[in-house]
Amino acid sequence: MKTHYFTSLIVLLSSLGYAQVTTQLDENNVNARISDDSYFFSDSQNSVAAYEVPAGSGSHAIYSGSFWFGGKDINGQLKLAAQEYFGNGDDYITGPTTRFAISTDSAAANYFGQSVWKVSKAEIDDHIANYQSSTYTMPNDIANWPAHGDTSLGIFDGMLPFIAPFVDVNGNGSYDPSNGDYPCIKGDLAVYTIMHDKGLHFASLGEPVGMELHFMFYQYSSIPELANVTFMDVEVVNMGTQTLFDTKASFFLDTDLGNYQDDYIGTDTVRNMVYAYNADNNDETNAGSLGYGAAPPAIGLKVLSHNLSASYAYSTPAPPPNEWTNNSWRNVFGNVWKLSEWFKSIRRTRKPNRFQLLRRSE
Ligand SMILES: [Ca+2]
Ligand SMILES: [Ca+2]
Ligand SMILES: [Ca+2]
Ligand SMILES: [Ca+2]
Repeated sequence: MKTHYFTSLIVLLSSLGYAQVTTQLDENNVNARISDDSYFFSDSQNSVAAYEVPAGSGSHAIYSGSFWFGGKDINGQLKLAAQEYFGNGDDYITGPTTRFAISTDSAAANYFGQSVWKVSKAEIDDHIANYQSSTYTMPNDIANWPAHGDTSLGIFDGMLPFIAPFVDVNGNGSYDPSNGDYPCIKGDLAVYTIMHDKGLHFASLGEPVGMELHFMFYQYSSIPELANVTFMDVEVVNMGTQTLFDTKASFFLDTDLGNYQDDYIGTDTVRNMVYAYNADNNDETNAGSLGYGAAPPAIGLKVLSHNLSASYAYSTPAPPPNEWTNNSWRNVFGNVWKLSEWFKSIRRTRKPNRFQLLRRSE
């Protein structure tokens, strides 16, 4: 009876709400929280910054970040995913989807039984050397690496046949780690997670793009010059039925350099980078945020794959969600100021401290 009751309780909980899964990417001098719901670098459910650098210092440089993507269908209908903060509504759904799905496909989303994978280069080296040993225990995240979606529904309706990258050692086109295959990660430690936007968009109130997102976050400890760097790769797959035009990708980032109330931001067009820095030379502890003290650091967000075409800064109050549903979202993406009451209010703001990157699709 106890077992039955417990099972029922699990079902009840899972039907009520989604449980965020997080892990720490902590290979080098940065201790960054990665979540499976696209609120990155944040302890979002407790409204606390979680991009700690130096690791163990208690000081943080980022409050939260999230990937944005938009485009139009052939009729000019806007498709958009652009969420900002946990608690203000989600645009993304954790896990993969199917091409067939017009809304969230729970079976696909739960297909792998987990939503975050964390694999180190040391684990892979050990796997390569010892996978044939009788004493070897394969790490779960190598054994369950999400290499292949469920293709039983077929290539036009089902999940993607290839999702997370892997090294196909035996060349049979299939991920079989017991025969020596292994995840193809970057860095010395990588975190992988999957999400999609086929569902109601409670943040932007936008129409779903129909995309599946494959994120790999990674760090190096073996390269001293990269000791303070976290990388993010994102693969965007159109899992909808329509061709998207005029697509744009962006990254919303709320930097908080220790004390978040004395930060400035800037854009370095030569370095293809936006950055945040302290307004004065003393980052004092404030409002529960441990300051960096004298000679505080700066932090940059650099686009490596494309040219940065625009950056845009705004401060509290954030634009209300319905601002994104008309064409004004495009002005935000395109660094064109909006002519709204919200815009008038932010012009009076002294220290805009959130920014987003923008790149054009190619
Ligand atoms: Ca294979
Ligand atoms: Ca901030
Ligand atoms: Ca500061
Ligand atoms: Ca200060």
